Amino acid sequence: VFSQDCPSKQDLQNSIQQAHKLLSAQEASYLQSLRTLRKKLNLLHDSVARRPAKAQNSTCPDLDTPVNGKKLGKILFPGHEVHFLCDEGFELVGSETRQCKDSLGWSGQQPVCRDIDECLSSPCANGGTCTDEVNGFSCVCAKGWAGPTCQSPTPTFFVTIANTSSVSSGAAAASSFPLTRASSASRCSQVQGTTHCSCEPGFTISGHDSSVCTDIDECKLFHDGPAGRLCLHACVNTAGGYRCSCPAGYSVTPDGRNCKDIDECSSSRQNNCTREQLCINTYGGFQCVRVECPQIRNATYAKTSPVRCERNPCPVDSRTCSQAPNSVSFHYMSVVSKLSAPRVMFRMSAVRMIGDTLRFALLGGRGRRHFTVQRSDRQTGELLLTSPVQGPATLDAELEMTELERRELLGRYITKITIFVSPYEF
Ligand SMILES: [Ca+2]
Ligand SMILES: [Ca+2]
Repeated sequence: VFSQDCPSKQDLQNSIQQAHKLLSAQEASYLQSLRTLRKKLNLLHDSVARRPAKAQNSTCPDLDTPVNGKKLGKILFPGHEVHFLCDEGFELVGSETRQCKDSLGWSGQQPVCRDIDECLSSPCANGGTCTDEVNGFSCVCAKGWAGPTCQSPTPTFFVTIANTSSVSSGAAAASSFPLTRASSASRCSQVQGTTHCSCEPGFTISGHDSSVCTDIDECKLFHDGPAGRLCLHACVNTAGGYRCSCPAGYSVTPDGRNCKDIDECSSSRQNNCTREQLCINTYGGFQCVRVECPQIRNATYAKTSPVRCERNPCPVDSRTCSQAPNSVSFHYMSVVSKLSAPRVMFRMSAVRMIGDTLRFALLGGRGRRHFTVQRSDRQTGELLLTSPVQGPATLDAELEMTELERRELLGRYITKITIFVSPYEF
């Protein structure tokens, strides 16, 4: 036993020799890396020494941005370019691109942005006088002529513009004038030497030419006006009128402005739910849901209504069964998007109290964070929506009511609440 534990002198000498060899190898490798590192440092030192003494002097001078224009490019080192652009209505005179030369000077000429003289093409007709303006021109017309380029004889016209009060009948107007053209000829008549022009309702004399009636875009004109929006959902401009449209799943109300949800569950032709499923009407659609009783070991349930399961009597001494919920109910709700909160969504109460204590708790479910449970009186618990929910969304919550007598469980009652949130606020 002793000879096995203690190595011989020869063995020890061999081991020490091995360690020496290992150390020498490590030493050689270490020196090699040090030499490489020194070489790298020397190279770095040389390259720094070769750099020009003052780096900031090796750029071209900064260039001015032209008035009414833009300068693109900020790097001022040799070889880099700077580009120039002029605002609309201005033209560039000078170099569009300048390059920083090795001599630290710029190529080309500093550009300026000059107002384009729109009058050069003599745009004013019939003896009108042209005045150049930024990004355009204006004409002062000779007597008897009008229009932006003095192209039309001066008219005197009465314009018929649909006023705000007639807007509510706009949908009717659209049907009585089934015009597909966005413009039509105006009706003009000569009265004592002057011309009177008028348009059909929903049209107006266009700015340039009194002989043409242009459709009024009511959707644009009354968008978010003081009287509220023209349409609850979408406005569609039509020639001579407008109409409101609703998303799929909604119908336009008789007033032509609002959207009403279609109840797909009211007739079997409008939904595809099977006989085992319940049809739940939602805002903008419907849902087919299947109510299934819980599967708990040693406990069996019977469906006592389409949305309620009740536990069958428990076998004697089965604790699993007596702890299982006495009833599980299902409650489905449909709400619109961004419903104001806090808001009570559901109330649960004990019809008659047998024990001395009632407890209410939120067990779980998708969207649990949107809810909290509070008690409104001794026998009632409330499911409270704590924050507005942006649809489309489906939220689940499981509300539990427990009844106790001297801390002994008398019964558990669960309600599974499902809330379908519309994609819209209607
Ligand atoms: Ca229109
Ligand atoms: Ca619906």
